[in-house]
Amino acid sequence: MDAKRRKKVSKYLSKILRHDPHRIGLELDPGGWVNLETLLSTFREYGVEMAAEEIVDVIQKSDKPRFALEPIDKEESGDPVANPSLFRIRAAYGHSFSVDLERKPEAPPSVLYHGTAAQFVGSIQQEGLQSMGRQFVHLYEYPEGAWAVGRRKGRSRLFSVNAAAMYADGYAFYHVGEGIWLTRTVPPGYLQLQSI
Ligand code: HQG
Repeated sequence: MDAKRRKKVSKYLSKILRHDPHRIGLELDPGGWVNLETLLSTFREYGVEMAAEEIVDVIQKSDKPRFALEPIDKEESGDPVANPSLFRIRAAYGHSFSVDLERKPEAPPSVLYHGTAAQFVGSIQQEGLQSMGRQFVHLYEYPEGAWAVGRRKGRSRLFSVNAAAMYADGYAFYHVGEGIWLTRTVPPGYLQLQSI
């Protein structure tokens, strides 16, 4: 599968699993999971051509842990391409609807980063980071990762987040993996705009 197709598959999966399963009549469970075979057959019914191999390829080659694909019976392992009905899939982060990610809060690294676009800086300094259209604010352990997120929407600006102080003050943090952390909100007092 070429990079263009991989991006297309990834974006479509994100759209459905993070934002709009009902667009194709798909029901997710409270954790945001759906059986892989159900997902594929629903796609087929709606005329969306997507193969299990393509989903596996997207997950294996992704730069971010966008999706979780796992056996429904934890004791079983196997091949999701050969046996899609034995696997379930969900978006690992980025949801706009309420979903129970079934993650326990964890102590974050002392500093996290949030990348945004220049036009949002003033409002963020006043109101803090809000989750806006998503369930959580998304934070990164590495400034480079956060910087790239900001670049999606304009000229990138970077905030550091005093996560150690927030944690000490009782805010919950959830680790998605590979340096990505979620929290509900970051009040302005914990934010510092980084100079470029
Ligand atoms: C901004 C993608 C004004 C915030 C990304 C962001 C990430 C405020 C935008 C993940 C604000 C929301 C999430 C305030 C926050 N006033 N603007 N008070 N508080 N904002 O897309 O963090 O690559 O919902 O800075 O890469 O950009 O697709 O959040 O610019 O990891 O896997 O409001 O989604 O993941 O935008 O992105 P978003 P995000 P993927």
